[in-house]
Amino acid sequence: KTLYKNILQAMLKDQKLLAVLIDPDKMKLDHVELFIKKVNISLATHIFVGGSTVEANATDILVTKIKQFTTLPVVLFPGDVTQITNKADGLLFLSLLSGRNPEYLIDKQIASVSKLRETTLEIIPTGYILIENGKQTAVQRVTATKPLPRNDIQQIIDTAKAGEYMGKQLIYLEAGSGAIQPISEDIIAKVKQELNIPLIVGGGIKTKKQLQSAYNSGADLVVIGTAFEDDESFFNDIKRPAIATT
Ligand code: 1GP
Repeated sequence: KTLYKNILQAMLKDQKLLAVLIDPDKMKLDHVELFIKKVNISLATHIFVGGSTVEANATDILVTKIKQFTTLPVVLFPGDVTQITNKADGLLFLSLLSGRNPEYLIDKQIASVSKLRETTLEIIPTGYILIENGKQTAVQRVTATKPLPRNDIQQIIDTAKAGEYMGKQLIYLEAGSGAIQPISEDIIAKVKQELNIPLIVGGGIKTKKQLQSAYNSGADLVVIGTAFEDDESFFNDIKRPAIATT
């Protein structure tokens, strides 16, 4: 199992990672091939699959299809236990550290064990931290939790650090899918400064400039979903540089 090892190594070498997030609820199966071919020639290093509300089995069918067209690692970013499938390579084993709902701190994790006991998935303990973004997000609605206030930077830093002390291998700062403003540079930089584990940042990143700014501030892996759902020409902005053949 090399998924986490590779993320850690990329962090140590300052090589930035990009995950394209695919929501099984929104991706049509007959579009997967075309979409994944665009992912393959982009800078993306990972494919994340998940959503807040996904029909049972949809994830399993989608991941099987994605795997036909790519060698990139497919990582589950599940909103619920029903989104776990062994067809993927890894699983972000999330705990919503910003919230105070036991269901998303520990209950769903316990409920997933019967599915994971025999699993081939690489399980990566991940501290998931939702940060206020001005509008209600799906994570907030589905989990019935409050995000951390964006101006309480100390609270955000301490929450991330507590996650690290608890043994999380990744910290994920989430502005929420479709967020108007991505996580600020200031928050990313200050959290990164105190962490010894890789930092994931996602939510509301729609331009190459915002992607670059998240990296410059200290994000090790950036997650982008909505920008590709809305406009696949965004893939043209983030094409992998062609390797000269002559
Ligand atoms: C959501 O962080 C991810 O969980 C990605 O957000 O859809 O806004 O890119 P976007």
